Amino acid sequence: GRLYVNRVFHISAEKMFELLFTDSDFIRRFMSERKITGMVATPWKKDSSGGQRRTLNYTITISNPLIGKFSTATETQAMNKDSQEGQYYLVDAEVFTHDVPYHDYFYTLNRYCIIRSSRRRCRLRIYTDVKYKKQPWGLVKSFITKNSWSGLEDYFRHLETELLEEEAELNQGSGDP
Ligand code: YK8
Repeated sequence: GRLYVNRVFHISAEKMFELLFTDSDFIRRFMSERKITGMVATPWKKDSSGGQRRTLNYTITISNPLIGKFSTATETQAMNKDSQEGQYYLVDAEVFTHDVPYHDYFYTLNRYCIIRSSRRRCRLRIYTDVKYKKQPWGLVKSFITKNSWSGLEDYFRHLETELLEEEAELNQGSGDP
């Protein structure tokens, strides 16, 4: 896998969790910029492992003539039971894109880690991996891998940029750099 984001933000861990994993204005704006539409999310709910879980359904816009224009997607987010409010959050998100070619071969695992570093600071790490449910033919596999990495890199680079903007807005005039 790859580590796409690894940086300290001048945003508390709680606030970072709220921005990324609740129905925040921030994530709504970001989704609309990414042309991700029709978002439906279940509330966070306790699961059998002692953690919490929620499921998101949405439509992504791809606009790649080889792949298609749109795809529906399902994302299951599982918050690890060791997560501690305000201190440490670990969320594993599995994303299945249902309408792209070879969709039954692969999915994406995004691991988000938010660690408190001080009252108003946290470190965000986002690790992603392309997982195979069955082994495709070599050429197909490299096609899937190449397209997935470039899409993921673009997405997370944009997310990081938007988070830096949000950080600047949140801290504007706080007198606490
Ligand atoms: C989530 C991973 C692969 C997929 C896409 C499929 C290519 C298929 C290649 C061959 C279009 C928001 C991606 C990037 C779409 C976007 C997904 C997002 C960014 C077989 C034709 C959607 C995070 C996420 C996870 C996986 C991404 C897809 O929050 O290349």
